[in-house]
Amino acid sequence: MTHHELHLFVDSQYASPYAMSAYVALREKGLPFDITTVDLAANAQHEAGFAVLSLTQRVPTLVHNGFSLSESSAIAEYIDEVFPGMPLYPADVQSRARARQVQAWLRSDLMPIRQERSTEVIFYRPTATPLSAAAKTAADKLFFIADSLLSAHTENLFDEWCIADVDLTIMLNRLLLNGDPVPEKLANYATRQWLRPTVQQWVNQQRPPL
Ligand SMILES: N[C@@H](CCC(=O)N[C@@H](CS)C(=O)NCC(=O)O)C(=O)O
Repeated sequence: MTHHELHLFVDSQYASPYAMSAYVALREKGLPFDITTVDLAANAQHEAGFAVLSLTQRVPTLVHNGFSLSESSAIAEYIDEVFPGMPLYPADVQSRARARQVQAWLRSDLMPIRQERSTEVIFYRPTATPLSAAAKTAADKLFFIADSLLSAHTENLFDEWCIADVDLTIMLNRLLLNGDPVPEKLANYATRQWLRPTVQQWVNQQRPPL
């Protein structure tokens, strides 16, 4: 640990969508923090040094003044409750519940998209392999839900930006940035969201070759 009170552990390829979400949450708060990369390909998440810090031995893991926490949405909620500044979740209680629903859903469903369009297609290089029937079905479900969620707004999920916008955008960009078809409204939403400065800071990280 170093001089800062906040330390974020992310994957060494800067390709984890969950690490990205936690990173953007910290950047949005304008908080100084140190980053340590964990080489998942070498199973470094199971080495003693990290295992004592991370209950689940996964990235992202945040350490704040000796308290360590994994699970990206728990990290975002913790940061939002502890630190002032840019809100990460909507103020309205139902919108906040909906944002948490979106985060939980994106982390537990749409597995064919997550498998066939890993975030390597975003951060390294696209793939020419066509989507399977199961992935197309999952994409249609994603489009239907995203379109419903964005019916009132097209810029953000809710009145103001929130961290669930990052998670939804990553999921849409698995398809969009790979060149797979995405409805125009959702493509425009994801393209605009991707330009957010804190998102671009993650996108522009130096990455080791695959
Ligand atoms: N639901 C977790 C998912 C975290 C996760 O799957 N992390 C992956 C990298 S994308 C990981 O650490 N994998 C290594 C392992 O599970 O051993 C979150 O939102 O933080």
